[in-house]
Amino acid sequence: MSQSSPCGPGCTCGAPERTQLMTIGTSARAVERLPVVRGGGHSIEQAAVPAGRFLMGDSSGDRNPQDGELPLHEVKLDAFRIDATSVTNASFARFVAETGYRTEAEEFGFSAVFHLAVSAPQEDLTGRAPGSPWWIGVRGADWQHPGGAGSSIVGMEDHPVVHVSWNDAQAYCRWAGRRLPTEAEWEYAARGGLEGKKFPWGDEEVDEGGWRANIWQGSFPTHNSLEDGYLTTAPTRSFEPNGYGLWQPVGNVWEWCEDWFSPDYYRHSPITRPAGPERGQARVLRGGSYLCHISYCNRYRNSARSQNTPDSSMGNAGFRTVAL
Ligand SMILES: [Ca+2]
Ligand SMILES: [Ca+2]
Repeated sequence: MSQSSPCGPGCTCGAPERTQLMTIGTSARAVERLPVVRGGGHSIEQAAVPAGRFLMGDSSGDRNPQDGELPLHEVKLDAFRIDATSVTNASFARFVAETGYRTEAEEFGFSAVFHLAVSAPQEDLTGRAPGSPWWIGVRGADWQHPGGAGSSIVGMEDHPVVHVSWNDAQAYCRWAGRRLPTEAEWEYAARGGLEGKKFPWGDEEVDEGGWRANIWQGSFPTHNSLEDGYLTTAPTRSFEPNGYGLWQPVGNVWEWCEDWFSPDYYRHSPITRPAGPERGQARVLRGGSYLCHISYCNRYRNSARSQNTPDSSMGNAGFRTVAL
């Protein structure tokens, strides 16, 4: 199952950058909207992750070399509490209701939607991403309209919120009095107490003994045979949680982390509480999504890394938060 991904540097497996879908009429800059008043509506169940050490990086040989999953290196972390699920539409709705916050997808006027998930009139389509034409810029696509103007999240209250940028996730965290996990915390939590395993549940493949995560089946990107039951997002409490109680760290939606991304970072990162490079252009995304497939984006693994610019949003990325 160790196939190399065709994705090269600047891989858009996760999604195109905002600027790749920018068109005339949708180029208004998002405005700085600090500060957000803190509220009390974050009600996601917590998973307790104990202090400890682990080997961070790829130990199964499945790495995507350009992503910087090596070298394997020891990391030491303090105990922390992390959301058992990614932030749901219901929880994000409380944040928006209390603050009036407008996401960057709403400010820019568009977001990136996977082509089979588009539910919008033709005139709302702004273009396809260069190099990954299955991503379409859709005017009116946002967290409440994940496929565009013809879609809604009614009945999806327990699904992960999507079309939220890293900046939007930061705003939510300020309201909730929380923060995003560091990349090291995310990987340690995803491993669920198992050492050196490929997936949160161990080394068994994702379809062994029944589906264990929401990824892609069939021929990417044209035909999804839906063997796991989901074309796009699944409810956050689908499949089985890992040893620390985290649901779907891999698959379903990519999850923003606090860190700047650098493929070289592991070569010099500190052992204790690594927090990412001091600067960068893109923020880390972890865990893969419902679009991951072994033949294309083999990133539904504990150690797999991706990234996007902090103002980008897409229908397959959300976030979970950590207690301060
Ligand atoms: Ca699926
Ligand atoms: Ca996930």
